[in-house]
Amino acid sequence: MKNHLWSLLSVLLVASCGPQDQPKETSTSFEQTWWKEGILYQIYPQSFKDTDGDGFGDFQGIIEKLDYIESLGITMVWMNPFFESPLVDNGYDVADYRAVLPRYGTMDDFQQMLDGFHQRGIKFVLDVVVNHSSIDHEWFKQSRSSRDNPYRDYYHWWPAENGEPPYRHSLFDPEGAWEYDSLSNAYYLHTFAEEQPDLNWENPKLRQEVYDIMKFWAEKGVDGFRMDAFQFASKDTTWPEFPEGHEKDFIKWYGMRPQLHEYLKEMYHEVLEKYDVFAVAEGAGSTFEDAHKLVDADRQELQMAYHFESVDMSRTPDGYELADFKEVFTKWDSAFAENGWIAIFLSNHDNARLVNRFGNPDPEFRTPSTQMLNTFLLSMRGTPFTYYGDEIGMTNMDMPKIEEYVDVEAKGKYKAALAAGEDMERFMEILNYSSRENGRTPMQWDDSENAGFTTGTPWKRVNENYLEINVAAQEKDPNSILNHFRKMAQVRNENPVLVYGNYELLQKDHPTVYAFTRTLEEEKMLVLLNFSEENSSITLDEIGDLDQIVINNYPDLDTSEGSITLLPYQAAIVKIN
Ligand code: TEU
Repeated sequence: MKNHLWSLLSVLLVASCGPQDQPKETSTSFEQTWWKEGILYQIYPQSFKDTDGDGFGDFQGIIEKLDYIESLGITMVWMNPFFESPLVDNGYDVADYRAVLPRYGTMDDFQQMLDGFHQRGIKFVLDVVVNHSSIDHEWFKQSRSSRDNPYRDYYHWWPAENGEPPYRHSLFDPEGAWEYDSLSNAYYLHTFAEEQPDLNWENPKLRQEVYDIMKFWAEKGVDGFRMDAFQFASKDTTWPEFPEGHEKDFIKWYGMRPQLHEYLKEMYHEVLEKYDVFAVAEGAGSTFEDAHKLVDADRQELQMAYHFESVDMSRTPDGYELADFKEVFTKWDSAFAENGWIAIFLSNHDNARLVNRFGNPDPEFRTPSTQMLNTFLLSMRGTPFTYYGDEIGMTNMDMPKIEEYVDVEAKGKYKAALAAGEDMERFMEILNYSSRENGRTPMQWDDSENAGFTTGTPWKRVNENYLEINVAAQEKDPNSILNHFRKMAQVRNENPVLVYGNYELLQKDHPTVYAFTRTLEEEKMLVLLNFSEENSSITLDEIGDLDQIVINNYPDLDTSEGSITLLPYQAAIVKIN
């Protein structure tokens, strides 16, 4: 590396929009806490590691991989739901919030896994799915049994004698969100699948039940909660008619009602402030103001939220514009530069794979482009959420036929498209690219049968590229995506400037390079990311002397001729003096 050779280089900082126009603050105004400083690793337990040969991941599998997880340098784990469930929506339909699904193991296994994380200094975040339950939950069984059952008001009911309820859109059911139930001659509401009835948060008894469930898990030692679909918990239960086409602005009409904040404050005082735990909301409303109301410290509601603007950017094979990518991340950073805290993510169990959506999955570029995206994730302000498999560059899977899909959302979308007379060839092309099943395939551990995930038949086909993309192969290669991820995690863990430092976008209009600095007191780091498969040059000036290269996914960084030339998908972080 030419670390110091090029410290004389004068680099041109071209002013751009956003926070760099404002006076610079060099010290952090944020209260420092572990959940801001952490790196979160998301585990989809069904697909991580199976030990009993049923083709379905389990707690013992995760226990077997604890050392691997620790070796990544991550400090927090969020695990998707593992509660008792009929698995209509892979566990997001909970039948008993205090019981674990036997396929994952026993409560003792859970505790052993949790202790294993804690012994390694890793915090554990529980997925709390309480916008809705499963129809198999005892509350719903009681509730639907008769109109005067004490659990009736745990859900939203519309008596059939009042006629058809006003139309409500369902995210998963093309027939809408009201389902007729003959047992009590009434309709119940389900924002998601028909088997996921919405809980009635206006009922104080229901709210207390939820807080008790959260305490139950906090007592077991979980360190945080991820509140699933929580912005929809509060609804307008005067049930007005909504205008035609309203569902396009889904959050505005279906979520973030003012009462949501009352519920969250109550939850904060009942649960969060009594334990050293934090809560992160899935979703951040539809404006910055909404998001601030959820997470600003003085509000005493939640500690973190995540927005969908980044993942919403690239939902078709047509891709996305780097300019939009920069704009989204810059504006969210700038909106939270003073108060509040957000999570940063580019993929999860509801999305296709990171490298297919934002990088380049071609064998030639898969490694550098995934490394580049991981460098980005771990160098932004906000808590990075990284998704299992992205640390080795797992890719989408080719699933051109609808028969292969098991996901309730994919099936619902297909039905809706068919009914609307859409071009089904194009529909399948988009589904194949963007379906969340792409992100749910078994973890690729090695080149043995089924990628070492199971000795049985996996619940979901293993991606055939496991022979090339797997943990074992990457362990051996110092330049692999995996080893780069580890280095990058270490860089973040050792440099508070990457956690708390001010973010400043450089050369906003550069077509292929995303460059920014992070500054905290005397420390300054320059992050350089080439989003293209071509070499890209960038000229920076008045930024200071480039000092030491902190991380680089290529052996060198070309700083000759007064500019920096980045190789395809090159990602480097450089200290500035
Ligand atoms: O997702 C909530 C949500 O808003 C979904 O519409 C999500 O954006 C969509 O699935 C994207 O493809 C949460 C969970 O993350 C998801 O896995 C569940 O299916 C859903 O809630 C219902 O619990």
